Amino acid sequence: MRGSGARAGAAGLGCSGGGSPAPLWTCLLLCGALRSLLASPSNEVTLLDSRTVLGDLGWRAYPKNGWEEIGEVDENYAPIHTYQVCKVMEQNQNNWLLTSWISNEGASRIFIELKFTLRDCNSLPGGLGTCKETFNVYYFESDDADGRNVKENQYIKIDTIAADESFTELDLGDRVMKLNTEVRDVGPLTKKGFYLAFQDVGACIALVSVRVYYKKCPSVIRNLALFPDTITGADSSQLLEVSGSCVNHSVTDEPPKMHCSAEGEWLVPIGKCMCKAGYEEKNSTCQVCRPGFFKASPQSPSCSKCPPHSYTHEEASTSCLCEEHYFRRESDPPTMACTTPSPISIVKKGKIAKNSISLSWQEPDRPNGIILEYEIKYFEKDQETSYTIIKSKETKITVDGLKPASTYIFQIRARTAAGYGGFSRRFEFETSPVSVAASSDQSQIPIIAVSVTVGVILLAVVIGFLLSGSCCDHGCGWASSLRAVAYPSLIWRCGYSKAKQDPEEEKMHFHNGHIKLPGVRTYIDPHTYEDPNQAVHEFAKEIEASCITIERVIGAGEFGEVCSGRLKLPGKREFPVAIKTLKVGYTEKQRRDFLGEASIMGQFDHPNIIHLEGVVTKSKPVMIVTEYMENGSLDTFLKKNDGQFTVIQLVGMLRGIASGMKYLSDMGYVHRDLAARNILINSNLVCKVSDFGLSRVLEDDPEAAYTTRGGKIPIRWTAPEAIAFRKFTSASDVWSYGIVMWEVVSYGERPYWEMTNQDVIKAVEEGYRLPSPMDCPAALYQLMLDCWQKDRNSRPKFDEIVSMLDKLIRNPSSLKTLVNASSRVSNLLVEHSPLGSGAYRSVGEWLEAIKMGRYTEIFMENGYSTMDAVAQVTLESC
Ligand code: ACK
Repeated sequence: MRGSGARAGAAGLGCSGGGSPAPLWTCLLLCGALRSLLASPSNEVTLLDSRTVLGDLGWRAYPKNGWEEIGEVDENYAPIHTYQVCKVMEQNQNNWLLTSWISNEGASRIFIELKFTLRDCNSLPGGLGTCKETFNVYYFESDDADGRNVKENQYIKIDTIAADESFTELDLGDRVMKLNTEVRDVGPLTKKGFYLAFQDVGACIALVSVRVYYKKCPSVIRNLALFPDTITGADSSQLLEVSGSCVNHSVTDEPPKMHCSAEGEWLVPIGKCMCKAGYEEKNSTCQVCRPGFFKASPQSPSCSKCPPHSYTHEEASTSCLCEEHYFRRESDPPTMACTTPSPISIVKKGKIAKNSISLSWQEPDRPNGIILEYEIKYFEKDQETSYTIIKSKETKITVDGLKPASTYIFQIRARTAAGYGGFSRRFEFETSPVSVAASSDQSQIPIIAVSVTVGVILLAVVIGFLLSGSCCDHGCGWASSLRAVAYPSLIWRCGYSKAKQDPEEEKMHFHNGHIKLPGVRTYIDPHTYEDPNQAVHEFAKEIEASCITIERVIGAGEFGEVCSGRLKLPGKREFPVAIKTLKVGYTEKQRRDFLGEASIMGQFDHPNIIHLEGVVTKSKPVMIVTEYMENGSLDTFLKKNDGQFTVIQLVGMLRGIASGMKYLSDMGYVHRDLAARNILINSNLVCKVSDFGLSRVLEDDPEAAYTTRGGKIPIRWTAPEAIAFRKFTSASDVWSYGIVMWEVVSYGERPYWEMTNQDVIKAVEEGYRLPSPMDCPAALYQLMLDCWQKDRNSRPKFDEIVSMLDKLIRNPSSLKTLVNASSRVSNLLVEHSPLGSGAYRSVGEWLEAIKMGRYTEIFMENGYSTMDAVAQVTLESC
């Protein structure tokens, strides 16, 4: 079926004709710039490209004098296939060109890209009567290559194709060819393959190339999860949920998922993998920590050098061992240096009795940190194998239960946040002999002895009674503690003993009236620390200022400038960061408040919460260093990109914010100032909750206004109960989240526009709510209204919001129903129960009723003088 065209040389002029006007222009076409084959995008998989088939294409054309193949070569003498037909002078043309069978390789939607030239009928002398300027494209599905002989009427029409550009004799003269490119898609396909057919009904046409392809979301590693090549769905709006698998040496908390769009783009990543302990992320893989480095948990970002005075000779270490004579408490984090505080040098004896010795000592000169407690180790001289350890928070203690006239050895050591120091040298003290104790009170000894004996007997009787009758009724622990009172010496002579520990001296953290149990992660209010410096160093890493390069100022914070820059920690790659600085001349309170944010942020570890890298407190300026978010704050970003995102992208942003808020509420943290201005967004459109100042709501936020009760509150974002009686809870954060939803869907519009704060408070109290933003999916608006329920217990919880948004993302067609444009009022609040306008006789009366009487004149001036006219205020009319 090779055509009659001759081979074209590099100059491209060696073509000859076949009795029709076609060959010359076909030749011009092929020898020109059109041979530059475009590489297909990586998300397209080509099933057939007629330009790259070297041998016979195997296509069939009939009748005989219809389509003919022109065998051409490109400038490299590679053959190219093109088909032409030009029976413009003859009546009743019906010329078919059938491709060979094309496997669809499992795709259910395929795309057909046609490149062709078409001659302008007007430019053909005498051809006007019969000449056409279109041709038809068909397909026929078949599981194998045997289905070719089907009848024409079994082919299904894809489309009639017309040229955007046809050419004339003049163009031929100029050798300018006008190539048309048309793409059509077909689906859903249900069989293994198909044929294409091109029907000419009397046009002058050259089909230069046919490319058939399908789209896929190409395999990608995102958040350390591998997402495989995924063929897009059959429906042009379908999103396929795809699960990712964690790369080697990584683990996950929340299984990673992404969504493959019909266009072959990956959207809305959810969940992530993290390199497991002993491995760190490098170039989307998990690399082993080298000897000398460790990573304690999947949550730690990267391998860290062993802290001072510790080491590891192994790869993949999860902690480092302390060097000899250096210590770290078992409960200390592995990031802590092993230390040996400067030992206590002076221990003095105080009152000495026959059974007790009082001791006092001085705090070490240079303790490396705040001393949390002291350990006092003692034993009878020459009996070191049996010793006792007691603890004290003070620098004095009375050790009792000793033998009279005996020499005891005492050693004391201090514990700081860095661990235990070494014991002091040994101090020797002797208890008094029995005779010394019997002094002026001798006369009372018999009385005391009798009382004690009677007391002990009585106690023993009571205990015996309780133990025999109801040990387990009261709990054995209780009974055994009674036993300990009766026989105190039992608890003191068993080597290491913690019995003297004063439970009051142990620091306990309470959260909402409950003791913070180990393993349950809850937020600890830095205010519970007497020393705010201790809090900041417990939760934030100290960074040396020399590791930070400040590049430029990006904004102003309450305490000083906000800059962007780079952080280069020893042994790690440099990466971009944001740096908040504390301005010079700060007061102690300002420093405390400024670092308070780091103490809070440092407790969080979640992909939708801004990540704290560390703080600089040992040099000036004092700084807080966080991850860098390329797109800055969400409200500004949305205003700048008004209307630029798909609904799914907006829902993806909202899902991220809800997920971050779920984490905060699970931790027991109430944000109080959730608003789009306090969300940061990075270059992947991942949103992260930020702004965790201690007094932020009162001081920092320019939106915050004083309420009648004196508190300063961002009125438009705050739930009524929080405004009225400061009831800030996760449920009031949910209200604010609803406002953030509204801000996001309306691309950064100001909630309640230019209404005054007082009007907003009144209107919300009366039951009015923000109207749906323009083009808002009904499901999202309903969720906003749910967040704005007056009864805070009826509002959804953050975990429910996350699940609901996930459902919408999985099923994007549920987002297609928009809030009815005619029922959507713009720039007017909406009363939800009962519907506002019907009950009022005039616009003025209605506005008065909703406490907006002052706007009556504006309504009148704009022609909204009747309730009917107000009811007509629709999207379109605005
Ligand atoms: O809207 P923006 O560019 O984003 O302007 C403000 C400014 O600093 C004052 O807060 C920007 N900003 C704050 N934190 C970060 C961060 N972690 N990454 C990038 N920009 C930030 C914020």
